[in-house]
Amino acid sequence: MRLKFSTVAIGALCALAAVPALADNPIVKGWYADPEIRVFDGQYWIYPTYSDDYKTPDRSKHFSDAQKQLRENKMVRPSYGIQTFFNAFSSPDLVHWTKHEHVLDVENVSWAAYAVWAPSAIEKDGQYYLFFGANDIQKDGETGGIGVAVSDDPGGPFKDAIGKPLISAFHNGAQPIDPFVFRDDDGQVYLYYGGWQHCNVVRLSDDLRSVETFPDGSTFKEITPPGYVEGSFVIKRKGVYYLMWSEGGWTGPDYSVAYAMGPSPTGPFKPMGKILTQDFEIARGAGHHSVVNIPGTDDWYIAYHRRPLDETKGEHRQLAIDRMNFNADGTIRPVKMTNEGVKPRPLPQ
Ligand code: FUB
Repeated sequence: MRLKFSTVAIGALCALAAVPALADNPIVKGWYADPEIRVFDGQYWIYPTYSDDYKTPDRSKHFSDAQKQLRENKMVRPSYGIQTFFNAFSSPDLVHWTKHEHVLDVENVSWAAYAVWAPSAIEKDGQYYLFFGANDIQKDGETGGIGVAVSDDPGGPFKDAIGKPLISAFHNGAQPIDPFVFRDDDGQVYLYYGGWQHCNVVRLSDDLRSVETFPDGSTFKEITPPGYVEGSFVIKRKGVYYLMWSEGGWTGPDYSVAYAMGPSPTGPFKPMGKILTQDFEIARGAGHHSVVNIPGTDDWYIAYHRRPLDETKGEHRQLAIDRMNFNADGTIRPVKMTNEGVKPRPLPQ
């Protein structure tokens, strides 16, 4: 009874004092992972992996014969079989989120059948492109890899842009998963990607539908930093490129985020250590993040997934947002995970 009274009293006091609501971590209900945060059309958008386990209704009527065949081949984890779509979330202020269901679904990607993972979104000429991994291929010759889908709305529906995977084979040992698209100041778009402890970067063509060679004639440049496992991400700040990535196993407690700094999109990158690790009082398995800069400011936020302290299932991951701060020398301060989340941050108009 005392607790109930306190909660009501605190709520009333906050309302009287006009204290803004905090985001609360996790920021949305449900099991999601690998959030990519972007700003499109004056709103924040988050595109995550759907990360539930075995409770999704049977969707077999949606699968073509080819997709059914692919699903019979093998799934490393049974839960990958229900990862057949992405939901997205939009927000005006990082606090209030609206769910957009099935922004991409394998109904619109004929070669994708399961393990649809880790989307990365970018806008070009009024169209929105969603890069994603599908089918968790284990060796060359299997159908799957990194695809690209397109929509005229950030809320989808996204449809396969090229009718086949953009990257469908292993190069430099990198499993074709976990894409991240980065536009440099000169307009060139790079695709960073790779699982199985190898990270590659490629140049994308102007229409974002194919890969091009670098001036030195190479196509798949390996830039794997020490400790790298998967989930690469890049930001540029004050002329410095920050390559970020996840380390450890994604199903375990010590999943984490590390980074390196370099002078160009392809490096060389100097490893600078970890910035996000488990917190025994907040959550475990924190990783596969993304970062957003508030336009016109030097304020940065990190979106990431983490596992509640009382959960052990690999798939049970939740989305969180916290502040990411820099030191005067440009290095990144360790991120403090919170349960409270961040204050409302409307975008500058
Ligand atoms: O969500 C599926 C996989 O888990 C991602 O591709 C990995 O990076 C890990 O976060």
